[in-house]
Amino acid sequence: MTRAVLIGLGSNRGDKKANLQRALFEIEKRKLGCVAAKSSLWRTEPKGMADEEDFFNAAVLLETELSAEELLKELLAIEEELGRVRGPGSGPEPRTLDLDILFFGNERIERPGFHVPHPRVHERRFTLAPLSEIAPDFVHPLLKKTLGALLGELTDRSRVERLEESW
Ligand code: PH2
Ligand code: MG
Ligand code: MG
Repeated sequence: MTRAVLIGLGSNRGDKKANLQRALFEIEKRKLGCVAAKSSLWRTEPKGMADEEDFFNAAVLLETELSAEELLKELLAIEEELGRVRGPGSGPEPRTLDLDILFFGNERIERPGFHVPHPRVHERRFTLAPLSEIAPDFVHPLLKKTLGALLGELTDRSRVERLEESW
């Protein structure tokens, strides 16, 4: 069964654009599915982490045959390959690469450390701005609203800037 998966990409360390490009290359190389759509590249203000560098964020639509667990494992392996080191802290920390499964079709997944839809996806301009470019009519399976509508209702006023359409 093929599922439409929305993946968020983020980087705020090193060559951020190259990190996101490499992530996309790895997703294709590892044959995780078909990348059916790719958002612009966005520069975004870090949320929930003070005094950190701006992020580069993007989103892709992946059509995959993999299970959510298989896909998560592969995405974590790509993060690691690009040099992401996870510290002992509990809060968000700088990262060379962050790959998040934001939606996995219409499924709801609740496992320790793995929650889909992503619990904060609808509160964040840095996720909804790129998502709304590639899937504005996708309906959030729990909130029953489209991503375009959620972007319109957003109270998060943090700075996001669209950098490049093709990257
Ligand atoms: N990711 C976080 C926390 N804060 N802020 C921005 N702008 N972009 C992110 O990708 C991001 C963040 C946790 O994953
Ligand atoms: Mg994240
Ligand atoms: Mg993550």
